[in-house]
Amino acid sequence: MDVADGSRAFCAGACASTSRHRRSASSVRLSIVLREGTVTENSRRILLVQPPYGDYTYPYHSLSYVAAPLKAAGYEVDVIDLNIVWFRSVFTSAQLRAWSCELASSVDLLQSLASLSIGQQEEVVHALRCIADCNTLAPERAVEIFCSQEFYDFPRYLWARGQVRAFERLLTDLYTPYNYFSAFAVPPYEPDSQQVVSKALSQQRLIADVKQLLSERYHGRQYLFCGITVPFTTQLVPGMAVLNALRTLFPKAKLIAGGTAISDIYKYKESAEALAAFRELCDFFYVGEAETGIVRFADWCRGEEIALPGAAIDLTEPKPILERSNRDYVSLGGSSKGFTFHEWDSMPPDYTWIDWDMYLAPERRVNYSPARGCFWNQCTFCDYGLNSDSPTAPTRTMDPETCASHLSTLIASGVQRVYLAVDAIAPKFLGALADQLTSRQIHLRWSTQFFLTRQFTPELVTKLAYSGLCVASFGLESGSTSILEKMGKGKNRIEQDLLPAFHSFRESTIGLQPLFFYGFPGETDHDRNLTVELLTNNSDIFATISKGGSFTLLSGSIAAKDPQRFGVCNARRRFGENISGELQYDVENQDRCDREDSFKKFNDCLPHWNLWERPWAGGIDTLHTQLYVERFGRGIFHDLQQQYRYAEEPWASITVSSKFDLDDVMTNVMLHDALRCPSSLALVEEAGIPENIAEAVMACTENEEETKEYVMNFRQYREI
Ligand code: B12
Ligand code: SF4
Repeated sequence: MDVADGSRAFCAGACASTSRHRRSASSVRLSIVLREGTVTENSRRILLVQPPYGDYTYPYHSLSYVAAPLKAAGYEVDVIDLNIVWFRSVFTSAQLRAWSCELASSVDLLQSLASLSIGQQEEVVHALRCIADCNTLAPERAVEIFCSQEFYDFPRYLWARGQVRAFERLLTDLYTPYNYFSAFAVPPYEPDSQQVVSKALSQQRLIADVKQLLSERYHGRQYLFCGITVPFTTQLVPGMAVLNALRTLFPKAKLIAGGTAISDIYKYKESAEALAAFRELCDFFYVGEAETGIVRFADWCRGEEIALPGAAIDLTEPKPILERSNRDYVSLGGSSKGFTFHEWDSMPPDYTWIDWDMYLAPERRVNYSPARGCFWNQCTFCDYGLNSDSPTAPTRTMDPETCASHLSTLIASGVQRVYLAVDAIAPKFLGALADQLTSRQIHLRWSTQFFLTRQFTPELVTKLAYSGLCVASFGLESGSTSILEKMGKGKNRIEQDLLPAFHSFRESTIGLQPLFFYGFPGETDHDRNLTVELLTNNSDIFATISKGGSFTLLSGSIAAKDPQRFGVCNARRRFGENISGELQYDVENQDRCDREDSFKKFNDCLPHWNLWERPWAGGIDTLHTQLYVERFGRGIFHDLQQQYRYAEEPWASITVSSKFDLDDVMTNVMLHDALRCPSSLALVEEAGIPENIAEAVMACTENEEETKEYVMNFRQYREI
């Protein structure tokens, strides 16, 4: 296909609503210049990929918003949720058997030696533990439970959940050095760009899997560009590994990465130099909302003589985005004039790519974003999402009628649950949307995240419940009025806003989920006790109560920009870090407590359970939580916790023959571990283990006379 053919097809495919793009395309049609490396065939085709590792209970939505304008401009877009496709391809008995064989060969090889060094003993134990897991797990049965009505039988649910947790531990062992087991639990933190790239390149097993999965589906296609979305920092390493696979599979395609974690890297970078490391894997970062420039980027990739959109950062020569104006954000219709125009009526987010049977849930839910930015935009700790110089992005809200039309189309396609994915959503909009849903008889079960204000009257809450709202999280932040004021949440917030709003919700069936943290500068133990008191006194309206997190000073927050106001001094980037926004700091006249267990004694007073985490039932904002509350009411997790609190985490076992004394090997490995860890060293000494232990564990010699059979038991995982 030559260039002229390509551009003809492009114009024919463009829909009426995108006359803007069509005009720009036809006016430059004759002057298309092919730059070096530009794809000449199938040049209207684009591949968008959601990389591992994220929620496998329902799809993430950012690519729906990226794909819609591209499709409307006539591009052919393949969208794949590689997160779920990859997870389901490895969470299978066939894959476990293959790993088991591979590991067994490595054990055989080690067993053929006459003596084992401590490193080799560790390898043996590690391999045996993984084989035990592989032989014990029953993935197909777990998937069956999640995807059927058995989901609501809690003991079965717990068992199936345990299968995935044990599998995540196994993945962590086999796909080092990425921690799949705590991917949802850790705070979003990657300190250094070179480290991200090195870790990504060491994910050779993942890269091989991705290459296979993508070539099975897209072999022979040529893409103009391939884009990945990276919403969360924990997805950076696997995301970059996916880019490496894409580069090999589609060498001519431009590679671009977008999403909130990418925008964060740009926002927090120490200097343009910090981005240089990513060049090895990626051509462009897209900083901000796709609707403002992604079609222009595609046109540019096709060779049109136009400038790159400002949001596309060319990693070969990164130029600063000097000033951001409202034009860098998309209009949602409604009252948001002055933003980049987008035709929402005819270009709703595109969910047609979703393969519903893949997800681990008995019902379908999508994220949908009817508001961007935050109407409050004043919290002093906040440095949120796609913001520039204020706590969050500028506030915009979609027209409730358009929103209701989109939702009714979703329902018609068989999706009955929606999570309104927003920073904070104005009560007035919520009321108008609820009216629309009710008057149009749109039977939706929905959930969202609030900024609670006194506008949440009993009337509004009743209306929301009637329109299908089941659960909602909200930023409680603290139970201390004075700390809330310092946080910029408003004066007398507890008395004037929170308690009246709690009262309104008490009359309804809606389950609230408070989000809060400890350690804001100036906070005392007294303040923390107030938080605990507020939570326990109102636990009847909370679907779940999680552990409180710890305050982080983010460089774009008001607290970091005006530190004196908060008694904060000496705020600084940690040594050697170049892409993280988290700052170290001191507080005047106060000892800072920021160790992980600093706030344990307060969390211990709360009815939390370490099982109530994302993406599981009991986790904040999860689909599984919504489904349990819908079915059993908002008190369900309190009841389940009472009943199942002491459930044991599972064990796996393996029977193995060996000429080595495997009991000794096991002990050696445990002691060696202890010797490397200063805190357990004391325990080793206390146990009266001889001083020359280090030498004793270094090698283990085979027993020439006999081969014995050993039954070895391994705990599959332990929740943290
Ligand atoms: C909704 C939301 C959630 C939901 C839904 C998540 C889910 N798994 O389904 C819930 C509440 C569950 C959640 C949980 C968490 N969240 Co959250 N969440 C958000 C929130 C409020 C809105 C995101 C959204 O819907 N935006 C609307 C969509 C359409 O925009 P978008 O995704 O940004 O995509 C646009 C652009 O980024 C761009 N784009 C995106 N991809 C691509 C790709 C290409 C190729 C291009 C060109 C452009 C492009 O174009 C898109 C369209 O405009 C954001 C804050 C924010 N305003 O961004 C935080 C945010 C994404 N969350 C964040 C965090 C930290 C978390 C948690 C880790 C919190 C925790 N400690 O537990 C967990 C992680 C959960 C997980 N692993 O799944 C951070 C991520 C920061 C980071 N660097 O990691 C954010 C940015 C908030 C913050 N602190 O700044 N979250
Ligand atoms: S913390 Fe929440 S309510 Fe406060 S400014 Fe940020 S997004 Fe808005």
